[in-house]
Formats: sequence, structure tokens, C-alpha cells
Amino acid sequence: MLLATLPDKYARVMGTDWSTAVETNPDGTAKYVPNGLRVIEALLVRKFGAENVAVCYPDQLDRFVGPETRAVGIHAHNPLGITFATDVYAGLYGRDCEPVNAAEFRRLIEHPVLDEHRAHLKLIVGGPGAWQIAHKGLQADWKIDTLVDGEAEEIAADLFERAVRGEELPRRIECKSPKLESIPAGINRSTLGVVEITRGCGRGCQFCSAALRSGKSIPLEHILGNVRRAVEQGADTITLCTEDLFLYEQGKRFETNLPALKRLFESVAAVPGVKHIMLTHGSMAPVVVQPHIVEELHLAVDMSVNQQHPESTHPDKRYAMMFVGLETGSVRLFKQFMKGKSYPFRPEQWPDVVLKGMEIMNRANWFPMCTFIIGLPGETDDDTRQSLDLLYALKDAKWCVIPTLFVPLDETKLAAKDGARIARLTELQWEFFFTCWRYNIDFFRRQRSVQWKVNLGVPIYYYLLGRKLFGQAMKWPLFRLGHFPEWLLRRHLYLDCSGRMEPVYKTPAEVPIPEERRRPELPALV
Ligand code: B12
Ligand code: SF4
Repeated sequence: MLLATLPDKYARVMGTDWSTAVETNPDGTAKYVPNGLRVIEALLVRKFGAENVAVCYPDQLDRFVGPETRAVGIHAHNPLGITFATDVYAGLYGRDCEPVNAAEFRRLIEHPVLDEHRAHLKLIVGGPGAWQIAHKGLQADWKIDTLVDGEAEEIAADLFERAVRGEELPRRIECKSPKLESIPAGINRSTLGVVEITRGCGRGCQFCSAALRSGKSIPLEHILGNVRRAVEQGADTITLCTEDLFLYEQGKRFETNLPALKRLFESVAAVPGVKHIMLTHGSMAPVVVQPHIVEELHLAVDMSVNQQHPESTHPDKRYAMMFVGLETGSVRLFKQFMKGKSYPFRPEQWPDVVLKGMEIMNRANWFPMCTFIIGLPGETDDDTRQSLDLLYALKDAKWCVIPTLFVPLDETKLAAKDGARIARLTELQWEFFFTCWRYNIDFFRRQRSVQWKVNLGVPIYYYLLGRKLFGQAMKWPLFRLGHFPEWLLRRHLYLDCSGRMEPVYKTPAEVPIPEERRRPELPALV
């Protein structure tokens, strides 16, 4: 994930080419590809037969595209690298640095074999990042017949049939969320053994594209079928893909269905050949509502790929990881853009929910990977300071914290707003950014050799490049990453990380659910 954010022109020098290396089957088809593409494959195979559909990587494209090809469908996960994290990190190396994601997509879409057979084939691009191509006005340049936005279950087969018949296709299709029955069983394995367990999320955050998808849980038998097929094809790790783990078979108003979740974990773990179970996303509030959830889902830790963290109390030193969106410490911004995230707690309780949730997770050896969004519309210095306060209160947490910059994703409520720009970050925003990475390095990269490289690299980067690109605002925050002494930094920065400063927020003993939101079936206070 993070490697996709590196600037393409330096990626090889950094020795990260392995991240784009892929495995193929003896016939040249891909061994694994993203799950969304597997869904499309299943629909097309059902319509046209397996002998007429091939899923491959760019390097093998010329083995499958020829005089008889009528349609090429491309999955665009992040084709121009303009999502929350990607261009921020590539941008640190200069404005003309294209992230690996974007460079790889360009290589694919400009593949000579597509040009060669252009006269008799239609080019259809879909996937979560298809919007980026329209956003940058590249559809015509890249001769894409149709851009498909959203979940394509109910349109894909017909669209490809029209393409095969050589009909004129619509330039852009906006899809509606499909009925649960329209989601086909997978035929082939997806990357990282991704198997969907839910789709959509009703918490309604205004910056989020998942909020547009209607919520559903995939039936257990469907999930297990996909798990079995992945294992038969060589996967030993299954990644349970969801916007929020705790939405699986949820009750009313986001009530976590723990028995269903336990059944899910146990059933997946029982499939012969499954060695590891990994998670994608989850939210914090359910953990605070029912603190025993994470302990009861101990298989997430016992079967995690992540091993060997000295801070883990698990006998194998394992820990579970899951993306949790914390997004801001500013109650004002939280209320404005994401108030459903804390339900059943009030937006004002967000810092307490975060701190309590982290304590509960860490106790059960869940070390979440948390995201924050810098530069939400209208963010003021005061908002950034509140995010810094929350960050500082989490200084001893066992976690990884990923600062991202706000991107107005197409079709979300904030689509028309301006995105945050790395070149315009304030000193406080830079402080937030680099304090996050300092925490990560100190928690996950404790080896002296790594820390020395960072300490040395920071001033070299600043004086050779950073200063020119981003000016003085970046200087002191960046030096925190390089472990410059806090007695020097505190004169210039908001936080004093030497340990002398008292955190504004403290982990509460309990977080009460407001009376009006309390449901009889939940414990009164947690
Ligand atoms: C799993 C996942 C991954 C896996 C992918 C492996 C895998 N096996 O799938 C990994 C961990 C590698 C990954 C990495 C990244 N991911 Co990702 N990922 C997801 C996640 C959690 C689930 C994807 C999924 O399976 N969804 C369910 C399927 C059914 O939906 P879908 O993929 O959108 O597919 C549907 C449609 O898009 C469409 N469709 C898909 N392909 C095609 C192709 C054609 C031809 C057509 C017509 C239609 C079509 O139909 C499908 C069925 O409805 C989503 C969030 C989410 N919940 O969707 C983020 C998400 C897709 N990822 C995202 C990002 C940004 C990244 C990264 C760039 C991370 C980063 N560095 O910032 C990297 C880059 C990856 C790369 N190599 O390019 C963003 C994309 C944002 C955007 N809309 O532009 C998302 C939405 C998360 C987010 N909210 O930020 N990711
Ligand atoms: S809780 Fe997460 S997935 Fe749900 S709408 Fe908010 S950001 Fe999106």
C-alpha cells in the first residue's frame, strides 16, 4: 500500500521493484488481481464462458489481446495517484514526481497492443479510481470508450455484450448499488486473499466514497465459497474486506453482532489451508460500546500475519492490524463532516472514544493503523492544534498513524471543495504530519541502524530538497522526525514531546452512552 505512493522515478533506486512483481499462471493469466476485478470476471465468465475471458497483467497483455478481441476492461484502483495518501508522499520528492501507481497505470493504458487493435475493440475502465480519469480530463487522450463509476454488478455483462457487438457505448456510466443477489461468487483468487464480508457503510462521512454504497453483509456460505476457492488456488492468507468489520450482520443502528462475527472468524479459520486472517477496516465506537468484542475475536490476533512486535503480549508476539479512521481531533470538524462515526456517542465525545478504544484494542493486542485527514475544508490552526492534542494523548499507544491530505473524491458530499495541497501546509500541519511519522518510526522501526539512517537523512533531505520545495514551514517539524532534541524544537513547535507536557486529553475510565442513544439491549455504561 505505502509503496504505491513512492515516486516512480526513484522507486527502483530505493529497491522497491519487488512490490510491482506479480505471479502468473502457466498460460499467462494472472494468479491474483484485486477483488473488484474478480467480481467483473465472474460476471463475464457467466455471460460469455470461461474460454472467452482472460484476466491478466499488463506484461502479458499482448498474449491475450489480438484480432479477435472485442473488449478490454481495465480495473483502476488509483490510476493517477490522487487519493488521500498517494500524491502526498510522491510530492515530497518534487512536483514532477509521478507515484508508482500512476506510472504503472499509464504503462498499461498506453500499451502498444491496445493501439494496434483499436479498430475492433472497445476499452472500458472501471474500479474505485475510475473517477480520477474523468477528473483530469484524460478519457479522450487515452481513447477510453466507457468509464464506469461505482459498483458494476448490474451493468457489466450487458455493457460488455454491447461492446462485443461493436455498438456505440455510453461515455460514462454511474452505477447504483446492486442487490445482494447480484454479487456473484468469485471464480479466482484475489490479491492478498481478499474476500468481501460486507459492502457499504451507513455512517455517512462526507468525504468518503464507501458512504455512497448501500450497506449489506455477504452471506456466510458465499464468503466461505470464496475462501475455499482462494485456498485451492494457493492462498494461505484471507483478508476479510469490509468498510467496517463491526457492521457484519449488524443489528439495528450499528449494533455489533458478536455471535455472527465469531462464527465468521471460526468458519474461515476452519477452512483447511487457511493459515492467516487479516482485516481491512473497522471503526472505534463499537469497541468502546462493547469492550469485550476484540478479545472475543482473538483469532484476529492468533492468526495474524503480523508477528514479532516486542510490545505484543501474545505468546507469539502477534498483533492484529486494522485500518481505523480517526480523521481529526477537532470536534468542530468532526461534527461538520463525520458525526455518524462516533455513534452512539456524541461528536463531543470523539477524543474520549478514540482514547478509550485505543486502550481496549491495545490490551487485546490489536495495534490499529489509524488515518488522519489534514486540510479538511475550512480547517483552522485551532482545529490542527486539537488534532495535535489528540495525537499527543496517544503518544504511548501501540499503533501506526498515517497522516493523509484531504482529497475531494468524486460524488462525495465534499466533491466540490478544494483539496489540501502539500505545498500549502502550515507549520502546524507539517508538525502533525511528521510527529505521526516520528511515532511510527519509534514504534515499528526501533533498530538503531534504521533510526540512524532517518536521523542522517532528515537534514540532508531538508537542505538539498525540502527547503526548496516547501520552505521554512517544514523545517522544525521535519527535524522532529530526525530526533532533534526537544529542547530545541519546543521553541518552534506546538507540542513538547520531551515528556514534560501534560496531555490535554486523558483516557477516561468510561465513556457513557448518552441517555437518548442508549438501547435496552446494550450495557448501560461501558
Ligand atoms: C482491498 C483493497 C485494497 C487491496 C487490493 C487487493 C485486493 N485484493 O483487492 C490493497 C491492500 C492492495 C489496496 C491497496 C491500495 N488501495 Co485499496 N482498497 C481496498 C478496499 C478496502 C476494498 C476493495 C474491494 O475489494 N472492494 C469491493 C469491490 C467489489 O469493490 P471495487 O473494488 O470498487 O469493485 C467494484 C467497482 O469498482 C467496479 N469495478 C472494479 N473493477 C472494474 C473493472 C471494470 C472493467 C469495470 C467495468 C468495473 C470495475 O465493479 C466492482 C464490483 O462492484 C477499498 C475500500 C473499499 N471498501 O472498497 C480500498 C480502496 C479501493 N483503495 C484505495 C487506495 C487509495 C489504495 C492505495 C492507493 C492505497 C494508498 N497507498 O493510498 C493502494 C494502491 C493499490 C495499487 N496497487 O494500486 C481507495 C481508492 C480511492 C479512490 N476511490 O480513488 C479505496 C476506495 C479506499 C479509500 N477509501 O481510500 N487496496
Ligand atoms: S465510517 Fe468509515 S467507511 Fe463509514 S462513511 Fe465514515 S469514513 Fe466511510
